[in-house]
Amino acid sequence: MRRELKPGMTEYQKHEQGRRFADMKNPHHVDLIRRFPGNPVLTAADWPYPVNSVFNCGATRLLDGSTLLLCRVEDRRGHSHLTAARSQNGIDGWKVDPEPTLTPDPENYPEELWGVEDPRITYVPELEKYAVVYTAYSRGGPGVSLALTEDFKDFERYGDIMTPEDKDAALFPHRIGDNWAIVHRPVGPIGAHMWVSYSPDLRHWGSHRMILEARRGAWWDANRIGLSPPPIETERGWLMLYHGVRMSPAGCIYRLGLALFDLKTPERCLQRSQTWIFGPEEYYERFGDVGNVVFPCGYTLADDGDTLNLYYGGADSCIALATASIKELLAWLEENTSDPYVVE
Ligand code: BMA
Repeated sequence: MRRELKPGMTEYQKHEQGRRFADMKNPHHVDLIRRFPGNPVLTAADWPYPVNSVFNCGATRLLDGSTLLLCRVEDRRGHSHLTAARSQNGIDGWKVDPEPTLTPDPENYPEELWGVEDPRITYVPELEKYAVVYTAYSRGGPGVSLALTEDFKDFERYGDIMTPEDKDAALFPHRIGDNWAIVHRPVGPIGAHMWVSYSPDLRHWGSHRMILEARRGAWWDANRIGLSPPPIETERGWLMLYHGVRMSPAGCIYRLGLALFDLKTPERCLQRSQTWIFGPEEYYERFGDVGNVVFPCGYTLADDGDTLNLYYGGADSCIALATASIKELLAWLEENTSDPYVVE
């Protein structure tokens, strides 16, 4: 199969694309997550002001059906801010805000000294607002911050809600019982695993529970795992795509796996995939500022109520799109689950 070469591709990228097709295409796995052929959908070249890179973005559909991506934008100091890009169909015709949409405010929020990163957006019907949960980065390391917004212009900041080192967090769209719930990934002496915490008011968080533990040794998700896009509510439970980090002498590889959690007790893991379902293969995933990374922070749900549009960072350098069917993911997980609590 011959692929179209896009204008603006460097000779190196063309070479790599050809090489991948010739040597590296691995046909032995089901394609549960299907890449959009026109990837990447957004790069630094699409930005109305000078930036280094544009990658890990939160995503949501606005009331008029259009798609909003809140993109992590890294400047040439190495600091990140968030900027909104909007499109009618979620594929092309992106209109990028002329200026940064959510900038770090270290005077009032010192935890944002070195920038704000990796937003996850959840629409919260009870509040009629979008909750943006993002990483605030400063001397203490990354922490989790929350802001609410109705329009992605004005933000009501709650500041740091989880102290460093913590990241990869997203709010559930409604209360579980009486309390709000959040998934996050604190790092401590026992490792980098996924946790859930609860709050009566979005400010005070407690009842912390580990929900998924990184596996060990040679596993694809050994050592570090974290939530990728926000939890997806299905009839069978909260479906979560999570990233696993495989460390190797050549660096890390970021891949995605699946886990399903009980609807009423999200700390109960029901199923966990043994293998990863999506990993870096294309040139824009293999090569960039941080190669071998696929990192979705957002999804939107299509009108059919089943198709997920996943927006992911490729190699910390661009934004790409892939689609998946919730039904197919659940059916595959049912067939390919392993004991969620066995990590050896
Ligand atoms: C993670 C996060 C992501 C980044 C990834 C790969 O720890 O910081 O923002 O995409 O590393 O560099």
